[in-house]
Amino acid sequence: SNIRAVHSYEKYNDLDTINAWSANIAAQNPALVSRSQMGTSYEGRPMYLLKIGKSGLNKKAIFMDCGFHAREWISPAFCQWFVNEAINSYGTDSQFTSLLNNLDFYVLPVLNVDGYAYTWTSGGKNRMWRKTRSVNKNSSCIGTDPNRNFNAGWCSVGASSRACDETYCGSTAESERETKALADFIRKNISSIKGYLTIHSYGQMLLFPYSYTYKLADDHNELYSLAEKAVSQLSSLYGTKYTYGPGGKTIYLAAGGSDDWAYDAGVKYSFTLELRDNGRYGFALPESQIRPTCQETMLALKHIATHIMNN
Ligand code: ING
Ligand code: ZN
Repeated sequence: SNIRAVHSYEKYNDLDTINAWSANIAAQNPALVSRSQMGTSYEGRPMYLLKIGKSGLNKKAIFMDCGFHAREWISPAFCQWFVNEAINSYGTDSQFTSLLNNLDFYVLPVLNVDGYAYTWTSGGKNRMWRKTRSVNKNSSCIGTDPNRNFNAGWCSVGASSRACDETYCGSTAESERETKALADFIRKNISSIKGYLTIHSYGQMLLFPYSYTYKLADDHNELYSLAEKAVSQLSSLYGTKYTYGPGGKTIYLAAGGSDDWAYDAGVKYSFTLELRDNGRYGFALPESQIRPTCQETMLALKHIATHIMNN
């Protein structure tokens, strides 16, 4: 169909709708938002990146991505919600105003654009796709797990070297155009980027390094107490219970994740959020839960961002 769906913050939007939305929101808010293309996917789709913040010199930045895994639809919905709330809060909410005056937020609403588009194709049998859509050599199976494709203990644990598996680590670290584009961007902006947040679902967890080893991060104590406070903020709204801690101990050992890579690259405040729910609906979280999920998650995010601003 060439008729584009109407964008809504309380619905899941397809990729064309998200791309039209990001163009629009940048055009409507030039003093606060700009859009660039971070890269191009395997199938040739643009990966659009939004930068949100009041312009200023030598600002710290926080990078947040959504849509690593195609089927985790609540994740891109949260990135869209965040951008909208940032814009609407500027000048009306003192906490957010100060965050945007002092920090830049880079928001990538969908990293795995090919996979996301695939979960929207008709027929419905592709809704639970996770990986990218790249063709693998010597295999008829498609795709690499983008969250096993980073150079952090790459493919050593909790990842598969078989192309047909859901956690296939890829032929090399950063073999995927999408993960390479993200890593290149962070390397290029490493002097300003102090925070890295990657939004997944589901499981209700706030994770930080490491996932590729049981070894504790150098900043473990600070990250742990920050996570504890962020989760307590989140829970204050609807009582949603989150667990938190280093990925390896809290969920499972898994090498090649983007948060571990970003941390070892020098981004001290590096987190993975696993949004709602706890498995009742899983990846098929009803649209009625977009609003409460995004509202509670905003509280955790604002807490983390404020800590980064002040440290
Ligand atoms: N969970 C993450 C996954 O990629 C994770 C958990 C976080 C692994 C950080 C490694 C590093 O498996 C989901 N739901 O994708
Ligand atoms: Zn995921």
